[in-house]
Amino acid sequence: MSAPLPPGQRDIGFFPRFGVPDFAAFIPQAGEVSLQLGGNLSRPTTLRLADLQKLPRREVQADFHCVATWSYRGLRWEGWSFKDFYDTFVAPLAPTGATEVYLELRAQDGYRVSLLLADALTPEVLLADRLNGEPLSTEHGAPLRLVAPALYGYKNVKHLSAISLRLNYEVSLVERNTRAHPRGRVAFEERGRGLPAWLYRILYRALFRPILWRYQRIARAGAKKVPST
Ligand SMILES: Nc1nc2c(c(=O)[nH]1)N[C@H]1C(S)=C(S)[C@@H](COP(=O)(O)O)O[C@H]1N2
Ligand SMILES: [Mo]
Repeated sequence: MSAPLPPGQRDIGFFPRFGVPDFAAFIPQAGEVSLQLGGNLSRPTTLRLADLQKLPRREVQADFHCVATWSYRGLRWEGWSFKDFYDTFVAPLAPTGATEVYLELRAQDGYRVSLLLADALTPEVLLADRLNGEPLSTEHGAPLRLVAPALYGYKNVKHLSAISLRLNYEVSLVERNTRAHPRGRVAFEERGRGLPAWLYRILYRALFRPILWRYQRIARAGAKKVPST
């Protein structure tokens, strides 16, 4: 028997391509991994697939929870442990002694959010390139996406292109517009900033279908230019 879902979530039985409709029109083509590291580091650097391949591969089985109250159970992700990646490529360039460190993640479609470094270093967080035994599809984030099952979907950035280390939380335009929570932990219902969790729950439950329809309509209209964020 599977464990109960986190508060306010329900199993919809399918795994939609989903997200912030502003970004739906742009579906990046799966291609070579190119990951820029920057922000508060001693020097910026760009990693490729060959760099990631130096790390051991990991598999994580997890449920996926979107803030819009839908969940999909039992995904099997494969890739590299985010902690291994961080310890190998980022920590040597990072300042020591900082306490509230955030990582700003950017994607090829212009999407951009931050998460608390400590939340990214837990054992189940991956940089994933495979899902359910197959290469990750463009719909679900190829060539590389973050998988952080304890955080809402909006922190699980698809088509990851850059990671910047920040010594303070800097709210991006996407996060401001969506009232994203700085941490976004599912277990604590950190759905958004300012309003109580129960209110976000009601609003998002009502908005899930309309957001999905809008997202799919924009996606069908096809790729335009990447929104600037
Ligand atoms: N690049 C990018 N990543 C993104 C988004 C997006 O619009 N663009 N949407 C986020 C949101 S809100 C959710 S719920 C998940 C959905 O992932 P899926 O499309 O694989 O279901 O992607 C997240 N990562
Ligand atoms: Mo989401």
